[in-house]
Amino acid sequence: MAKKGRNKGRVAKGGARRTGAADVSLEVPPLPPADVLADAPSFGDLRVDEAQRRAFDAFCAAAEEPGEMHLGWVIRLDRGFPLVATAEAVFRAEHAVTFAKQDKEKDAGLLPAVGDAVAVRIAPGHDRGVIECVLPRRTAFERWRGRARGERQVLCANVDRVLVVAALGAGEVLLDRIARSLVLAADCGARAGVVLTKADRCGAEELACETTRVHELVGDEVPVAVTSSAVGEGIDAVRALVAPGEVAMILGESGAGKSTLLNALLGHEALATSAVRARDDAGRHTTVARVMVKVPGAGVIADAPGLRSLPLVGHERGLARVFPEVVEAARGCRFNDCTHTHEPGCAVRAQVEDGSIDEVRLEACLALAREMRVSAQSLDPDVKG
Ligand SMILES: Nc1nc2c(ncn2[C@@H]2O[C@H](COP(=O)(O)OP(=O)(O)OP(=O)(O)O)[C@@H](O)[C@H]2O)c(=O)[nH]1
Ligand SMILES: [Mg+2]
Ligand SMILES: [Zn+2]
Repeated sequence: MAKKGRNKGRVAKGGARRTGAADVSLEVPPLPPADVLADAPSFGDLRVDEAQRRAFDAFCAAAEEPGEMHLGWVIRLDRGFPLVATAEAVFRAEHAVTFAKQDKEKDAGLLPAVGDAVAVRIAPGHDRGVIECVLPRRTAFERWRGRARGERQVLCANVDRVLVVAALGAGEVLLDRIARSLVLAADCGARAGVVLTKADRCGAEELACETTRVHELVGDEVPVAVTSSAVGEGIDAVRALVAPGEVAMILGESGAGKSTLLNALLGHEALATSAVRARDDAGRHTTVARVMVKVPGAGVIADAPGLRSLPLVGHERGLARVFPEVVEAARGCRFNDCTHTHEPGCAVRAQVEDGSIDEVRLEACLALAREMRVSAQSLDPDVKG
């Protein structure tokens, strides 16, 4: 057996710490109980694409013990520790030492995330695996962590659809939050869908008003489902957004009803939920793991802890995809650096006047564009606003 070369069999110390998870202990958590695993996707529920298959074959061809290599999916992360499903089994896995060695800033996105296809090594007689390599991602939903430049966290890999969840019945739905979620989804190449939860908490008038506002913002391309998990309404509309073979991730603030919605889709109480604070409707950060479940009659959906903030940094491509009519019209503005607020010869404002651009969409787009300019400036003093 060769001694040189690969770091075969060695596991990164403190691998979990490097995922940035809070509350880190180095103790590998036990396997979730069987009833929890019952809802986990099996290997065949997730789709291996050509590029992933090729990369896996190439990795095996170069490996010392190709027979120990398996293609698997990361279907769950508990405090940063992955749970992997292969065609044969579901098991805990650790990170190969190569992950600890990588340039933290540059390669942080390469740490295994939920939804990743991975090459995982299982040594004979072991019940744990070692993730040796993350296979190419079709898409990766990334969030800026805002500490050091370039530090991003992949919340879910190989996502086909992002379900943007916002709760009704606690004042106006925050359009800004929905718009920035759509930008992040578009930036990574996933389709989006909006789910307005807790419809039972508002009357008909408020419901009509809020759904109209949201429709105005998102336009005709993005589907909007209105649900009430409490009375079981609109659940099939969500199911229809995630076709079998597809992967969706659910994105929304703590207390928005994400886990409750997934339980409604599953038909039983698989995921823990807890009441929001009566005073301000704030959630209690109940969900702490990133968990994928297979939804009957649909695809796979990843639940996740609620996120307080979704900073936008360098997501211009996503912005252009969500607001293409603004980008298109801006080509006709007299000034290259037109801010579409007051300048003469502004083609964007002209289109708002004649009704071809919706004002609500323009406002949302400009606010996010401004935020991205400011964040770019604060990171790099050479960037001029
Ligand atoms: N009235 C009403 N309450 C709901 C509905 N859906 C969820 N809730 C309640 O909202 C509270 C929070 O729900 P969760 O599903 O735990 O919220 P979450 O988005 O998963 O929150 P985190 O895990 O903390 O991110 C619970 O008390 C749910 O019962 C609904 O359709 N109607
Ligand atoms: Mg939850
Ligand atoms: Zn303009």
